[in-house]
Amino acid sequence: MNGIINRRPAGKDGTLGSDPGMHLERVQLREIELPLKAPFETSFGITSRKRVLIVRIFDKSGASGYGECTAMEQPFYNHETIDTAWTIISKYITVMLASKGVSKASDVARILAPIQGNCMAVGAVETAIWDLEAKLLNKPLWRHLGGTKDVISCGVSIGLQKSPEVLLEKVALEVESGYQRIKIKIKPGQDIELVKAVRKEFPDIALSVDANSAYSLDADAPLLQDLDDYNLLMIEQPLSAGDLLDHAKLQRLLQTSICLDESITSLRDARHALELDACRIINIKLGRVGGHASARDIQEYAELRSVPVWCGGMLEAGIGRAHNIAMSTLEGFSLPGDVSASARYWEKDIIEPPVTVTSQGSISAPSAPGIGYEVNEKYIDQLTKRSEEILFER
Ligand code: OSB
Ligand code: MG
Repeated sequence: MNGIINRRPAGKDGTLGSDPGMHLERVQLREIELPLKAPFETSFGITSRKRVLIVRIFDKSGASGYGECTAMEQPFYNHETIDTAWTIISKYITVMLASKGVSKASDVARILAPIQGNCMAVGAVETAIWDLEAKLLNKPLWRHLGGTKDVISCGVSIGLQKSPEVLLEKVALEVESGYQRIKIKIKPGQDIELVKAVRKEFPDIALSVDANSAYSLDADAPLLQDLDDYNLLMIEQPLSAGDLLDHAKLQRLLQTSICLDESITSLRDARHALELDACRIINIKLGRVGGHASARDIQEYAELRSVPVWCGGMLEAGIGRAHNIAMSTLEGFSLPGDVSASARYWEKDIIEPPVTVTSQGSISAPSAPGIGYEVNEKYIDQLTKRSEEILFER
């Protein structure tokens, strides 16, 4: 992975020290559209093509960092959309960063804290600034974040399928590829039968289910209790995002661990969830929690409480995927994430090389500076549907 063009020259002694002396100059927003190889169906809808908002932030030295907004096109996973994120970034985030001045990536989350919600908009920018800072320091982002693992464990998330037979074929393919954990999507009417079918065929795999908030405690507790018979690693987000109390009641009724995804948007949410015993595992997504600093805080807190965390996915293109890899190298990420090969999603990814997974179901953290993958600017230009450039002027 040579040819990182935006590298800053080293100082007199040949090093950059730990203060990169960052001076933000401008932000470039671009929306691209990428067709998924296969539609991805969850309890909240079907995604066939991904509209992706890419953030590129330039330093006055000419260096730049990349972030990817993980908001979906529609407000069904959470309240954000790619369009709301665009507005929040261009009208508010850029103005706030310009007026406060950013000298360190670790300050960005605090500067943007007055923004309520909209974590995916914040996260897109915050992660770009971390990439920029790591590049200015000439360091791989994962090391800059304090990551300790140079190899991460990978699982896959398999969407709802036309039939149990098709699902079994998909599971077989991913198990053969070496993935260390298989997660299947469930929703009311497509749950127990699917789990039963997969377990019958694959009695020993690490298996979990993800409901994306499709159930309610009142109506579905008995059904969710029946899942205890299938030795699942976890049941991910069975109830609504705001239902911490009901998740706590449900966890008391289950042997299987609940893992929260949509419910956790901050360290505060994580603390509330663990103090309430609403879950025993946490899925961390960079966008949902507002970026690297918040993700790092949450994994650290969970680790102190001996609660395992793992890196979730939002069908990311390469930039988001590279940030997920960096985050997954942090110590607390002890379970396989939904961080899988680019080729599962895209004919051609926007980074080079694409993310590949070994036959042991692992990814090696890259050694190049920043996110550690080359961004294919030419390809992004070809895919761009709209763009906007904003100067950081004080
Ligand atoms: O709940 O984890 C989820 C995809 C889109 C939105 C929400 C989720 C997912 C996935 C896919 O499960 C994870 C991935 O492969 O990127
Ligand atoms: Mg999920």
